[in-house]
Amino acid sequence: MPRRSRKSSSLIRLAQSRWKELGVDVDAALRTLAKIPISLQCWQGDDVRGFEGGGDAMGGGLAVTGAYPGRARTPSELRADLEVALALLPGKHRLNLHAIYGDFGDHAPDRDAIEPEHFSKWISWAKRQGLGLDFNPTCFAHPFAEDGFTLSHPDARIRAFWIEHCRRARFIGAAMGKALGTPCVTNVWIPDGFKDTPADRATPRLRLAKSLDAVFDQKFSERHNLDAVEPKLFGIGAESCTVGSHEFYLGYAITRKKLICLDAGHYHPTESIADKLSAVLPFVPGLLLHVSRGVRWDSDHVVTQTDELMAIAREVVANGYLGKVHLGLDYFDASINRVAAWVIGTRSLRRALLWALLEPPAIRESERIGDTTARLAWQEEMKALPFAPVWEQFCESEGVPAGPEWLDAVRRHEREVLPNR
Ligand code: RNT
Ligand code: ZN
Repeated sequence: MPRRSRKSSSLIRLAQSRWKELGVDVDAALRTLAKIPISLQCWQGDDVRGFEGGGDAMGGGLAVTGAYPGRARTPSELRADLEVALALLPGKHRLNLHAIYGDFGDHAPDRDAIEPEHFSKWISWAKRQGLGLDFNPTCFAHPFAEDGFTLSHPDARIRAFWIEHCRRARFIGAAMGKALGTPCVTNVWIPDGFKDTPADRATPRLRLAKSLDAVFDQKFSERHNLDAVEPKLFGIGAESCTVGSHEFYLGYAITRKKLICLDAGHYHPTESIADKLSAVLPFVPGLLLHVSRGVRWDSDHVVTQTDELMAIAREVVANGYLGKVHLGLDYFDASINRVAAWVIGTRSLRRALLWALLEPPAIRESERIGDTTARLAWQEEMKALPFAPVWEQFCESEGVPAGPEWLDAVRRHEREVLPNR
């Protein structure tokens, strides 16, 4: 990594004094930034295939496009790839695992028989890496999900299968949280929905509520496991009605005191999840964010520094929600280097958080005194403030590359490791 030149340290000093003039304490911002955990989605590393050893049909209304070489085929390969990414990321991280990513060896159990032991390697690896773990039952890519219904399925036996899977996922989540000393957020997302106009939207929703109550029947300490439920608008092949819609899960989360997961790709394209944080948080114990980027639809593009991302980070920080909002990434792109995809998205979210932490107090103050002209002026002026030197200072203090030279490490891995796959 190139050492900081004299020129760049004087740039940092200049930038610091500019922020200081505006009433911003850069060092305090960087201290906070270093402690905000971002949960990386394991499924970016292998195109959401998992390690059960079956075919590659993902289903569930999700779609991965691209055929970049070198996807991880085993848990060890995935861990090796994650280590490359983590070494290039400043700040604190977690890893978000799906239930299909266990160390199953040659004989994966069916989903209703997964155990904490299938994740013990992940737990000891996470401990070594200093990572917390988050978890998800996998209610797709399975013969019992082929007709598009799981927890709301009309067949009681199929519902029972998925209930058992989700119960075990929570049990595993709690084991992870206990072992690592940080609560695991276990997030339930199901694909259930109708391709065409349903005649009965009500009964599946009642069945889903009942199934979820059975899933959440067992109590775990909040120090070990936190439950989240994730709504959605539509999926491929489920365009007409999603059983677990936003209104459904909002009601469920409020009445059952669960976290609600807001995925940035799960709403009408002009709707922003940034606006939902303060609307929902007074009524639920916490939020999980699936930070994603939908391009025209829920396309799960790599997160970049868009207005939407900036607005999400800003709402989390400006409202003091850092303890209540769990930040997770949710995208999967198989058309570019997968390790780079993790690094780009995570660094972008971290940068958006830094921008939010650097917000000059004049913006809020203008609003407080009713000066909306000044508020708008400040919101725009802020965009020209010297950000890069502060980001570079942060990366250097965290011992990771400050600029695009991180790509060199990814390319080395691509040359030395990926061709053997
Ligand atoms: C699907 C949801 C869900 C998944 C992951 C793989 O639309 O966003 O969170 O992306 O569980
Ligand atoms: Zn999601």
